[in-house]
Amino acid sequence: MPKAALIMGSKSDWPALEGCVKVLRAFGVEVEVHVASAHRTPEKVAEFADHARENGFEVIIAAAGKAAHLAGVIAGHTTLPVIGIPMKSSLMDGLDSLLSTVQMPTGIPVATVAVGGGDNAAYLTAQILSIKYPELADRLAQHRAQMAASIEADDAAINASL
Ligand code: RP5
Repeated sequence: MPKAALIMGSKSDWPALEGCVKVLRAFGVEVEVHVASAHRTPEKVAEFADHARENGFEVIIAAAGKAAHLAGVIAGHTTLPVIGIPMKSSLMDGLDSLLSTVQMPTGIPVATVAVGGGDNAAYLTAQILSIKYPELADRLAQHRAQMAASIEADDAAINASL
């Protein structure tokens, strides 16, 4: 079974991340969820990331806000793909989180989704894992077809109302 981790910097991030876990589970991706902070529990973060590959994880999603170094620190401790979710904050709606997550040095990338983009982090995880798991590729294709059908229905409904 495909396996991912979702690490968040604080329990306060959780309400905005529940959708990420729902999408992962809907696609059949096993996900382990942890609170671990790059600043408050740096040893826990390093320990998790150092052993993530041998523990069967294939993608790590890291969500943090403000001085959002969590995804970057994890990326420095593993060669697994790391997806960063910058969390919305009080400063310019999360621009601080976005820049802290995305501006990584060459050689240590973090695939950064939009501010608060937990659902897209899950879809991107499924897409990465679909390279290895064909059933995920099938589910992603079905999901794309459903989205397209929904847009066509919206198009028809708006035109019918004119
Ligand atoms: C970050 O600081 C967390 O990821 C969270 O988004 C932000 C605020 O954390 P709390 O002060 O609410 O615990 O590390």
